[in-house]
Amino acid sequence: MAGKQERSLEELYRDDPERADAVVFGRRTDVSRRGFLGGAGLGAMTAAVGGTIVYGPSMPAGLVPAAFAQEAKPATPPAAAEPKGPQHLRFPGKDESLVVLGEKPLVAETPEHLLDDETTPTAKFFIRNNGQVPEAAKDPGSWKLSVDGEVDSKLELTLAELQKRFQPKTYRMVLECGGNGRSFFTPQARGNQWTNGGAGCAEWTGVALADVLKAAGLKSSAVYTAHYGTDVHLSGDPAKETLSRGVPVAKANEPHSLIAWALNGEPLPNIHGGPLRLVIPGWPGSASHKWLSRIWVRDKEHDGQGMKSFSYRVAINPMVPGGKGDPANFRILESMPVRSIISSPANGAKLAAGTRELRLRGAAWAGDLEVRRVDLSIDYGATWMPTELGAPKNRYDWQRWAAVVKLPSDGYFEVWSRATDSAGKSQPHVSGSWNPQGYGGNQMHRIAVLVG
Ligand SMILES: Nc1nc2c(c(=O)[nH]1)N[C@H]1C(S)=C(S)[C@@H](COP(=O)(O)O)O[C@H]1N2
Ligand SMILES: [Mo]
Repeated sequence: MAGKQERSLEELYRDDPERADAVVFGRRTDVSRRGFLGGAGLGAMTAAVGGTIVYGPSMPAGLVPAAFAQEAKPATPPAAAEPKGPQHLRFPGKDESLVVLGEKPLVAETPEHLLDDETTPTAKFFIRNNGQVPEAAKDPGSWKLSVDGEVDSKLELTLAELQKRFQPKTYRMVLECGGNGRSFFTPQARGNQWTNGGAGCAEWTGVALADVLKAAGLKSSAVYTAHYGTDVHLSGDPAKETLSRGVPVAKANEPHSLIAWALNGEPLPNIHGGPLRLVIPGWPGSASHKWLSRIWVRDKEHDGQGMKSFSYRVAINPMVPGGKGDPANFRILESMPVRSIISSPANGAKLAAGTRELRLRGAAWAGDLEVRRVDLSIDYGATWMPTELGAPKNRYDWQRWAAVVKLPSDGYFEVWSRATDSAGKSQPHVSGSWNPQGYGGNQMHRIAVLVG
């Protein structure tokens, strides 16, 4: 009987966490849901997770255990005949553990436990496209980039000229999709349902965008950049823009904003925008234009595809979650919010009975800011302990952290990680500041660990 119940509840959590939640905790309208888990609910939950919930009394009622909560959901639900669960990527040169969030356009994320390297290998680097992926360039050296608009002299440079004329730089920097963490919003926000895997930290080589803008000579009227690439709209209609975002001239002129041709010391792969792309670190990945062919310097804020209404914008004053939103209350998302991940062990790790020390590793980053600290909790946030936090290699690098956590007994644990940025802002327990397209979702990362 117990065995049967255990399996059915586990299945229910996998297939329909909300309904499972209602089974364990009662109806959503039930006032007894406020407070903490106890009694029959705790018993059912214990059976479902497969071990005593050691800090059960601290577990907030209504919390879907980490053991079931986080599975990347594909954008289109699988057909009935297909197996359930995440769909894994099959793509030349890419790790098969990447999870496909969408096929048209191709979007794939890196589960947190694959972000366990100091430098994210190209094989594990997430993929985000808005349109069709162009054919790989036959002769990368002759790739052309033009710089025009509010400049003294329009430039037209080949990649070979760019490499010869300007001083190359290499930095390890995080590239993060603006929608990273979107899946944590309730109610669900529109777009790819990223967990924390719409990010990676790699070595980028290129020239400073600032050097190229300086060579063109920015006029005093220069306000904003506008980026264009060669990828075609999904519909195939050449009149439609796939994506065209930009940044204020001050951001473009930062020394770490690069026009890059190499990723981890190799020519930039086509899927990542090769032969030439922008890397605008700390800001939504959409500013880091792939297959870069033109930079138009404008005398006002750019208004291309992805710059308007709710795209890459967040609410200025909080709005009603799930509401329509008033575009006048929205501002462009610039620096990305602070985030931490636990990269080892993986969610759902099973450890031998008697294990009393748990080694953990992870990473944290904070858009334009640095990470000041990363703390861990194994009692649902009742108490916190510090981790050992490494220094960034250069600005915009992520910071790796490590910790050894003592476990009081066998049983089911959740480890929660919370980073705090250099301005003192920490990750929230639950993603707030809901917005229609789900930007800024940076709630604490948590993993389930079962001992014994
Ligand atoms: N030309 C072009 N550049 C683009 C995109 C795109 O669709 N087309 N997507 C942007 C978005 S939304 C992100 S998050 C990053 C993803 O880069 P990656 O695929 O190399 O990980 O590329 C950005 N640059
Ligand atoms: Mo993105």
